[in-house]
Amino acid sequence: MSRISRRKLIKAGLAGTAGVSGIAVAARIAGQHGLIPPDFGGIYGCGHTLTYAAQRLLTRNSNAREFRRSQISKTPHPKGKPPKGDEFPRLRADGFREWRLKVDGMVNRPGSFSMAELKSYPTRSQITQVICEEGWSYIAEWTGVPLSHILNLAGVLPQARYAIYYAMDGWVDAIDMDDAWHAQTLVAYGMNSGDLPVGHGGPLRLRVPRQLGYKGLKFLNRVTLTDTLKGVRLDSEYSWYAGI
Ligand SMILES: Nc1nc2c(c(=O)[nH]1)N[C@H]1C(S)=C(S)[C@@H](COP(=O)(O)O)O[C@H]1N2
Ligand SMILES: [Mo]
Repeated sequence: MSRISRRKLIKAGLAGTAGVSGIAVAARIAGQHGLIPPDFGGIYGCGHTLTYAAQRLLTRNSNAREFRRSQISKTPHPKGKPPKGDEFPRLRADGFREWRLKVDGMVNRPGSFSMAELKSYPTRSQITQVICEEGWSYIAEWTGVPLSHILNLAGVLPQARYAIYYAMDGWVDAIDMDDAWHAQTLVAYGMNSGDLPVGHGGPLRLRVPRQLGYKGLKFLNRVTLTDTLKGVRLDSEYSWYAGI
């Protein structure tokens, strides 16, 4: 229990169940400590906020489970199709040489990275599980460069609170800076010791193994740092925070 005192936490927790004025108190305290998810007040409301707050207080630095090589799934599900339109097949035909990952928003050095550049950075491999909210899952080995490395290269400004990420098929999602800096959050270009197949989001995918499958954006092509998610249309109809 770092900067927020146990008493404040208890107060916030009690207030959360104590009715409307209590919720306002809880919301104010939680807001000051970065404990309110941006979809607070939506259909997930207070329960969702308490889940997020509890996770952020108790498991801020925890890791998603990693597995042994023998546990890798023999037949992982590739869900969905490659992005529509002419651009993706054109980039693919060229072996994604023209492909770039853009990084912009609240950074000192906005720019973009080619696949060759990304592959030249320090790599991390991890065997983690993709868990879909629909009830299926698979385990695979993911290889890539930690998002934190890219963030350091870009120079994130201190006021940034979220990393919004965009995909070639139009999906958009976002994570907070705890997950953005987390060592297991990976800009992945490899899967099970080959290139990341297009069926699983190749050439590039964000792996966020501390959250459900839908937070792991396939066909990643842009990351934007921001201090608010107001006005950003996020894709998933599920809750914004999907910690597991
Ligand atoms: N760009 C993009 N990313 C996406 C999706 C998508 O439709 N488009 N589906 C999400 C969902 S709901 C899940 S469960 C996982 C599935 O990953 P898989 O295709 O490797 O099984 O990708 C996630 N990332
Ligand atoms: Mo999913």
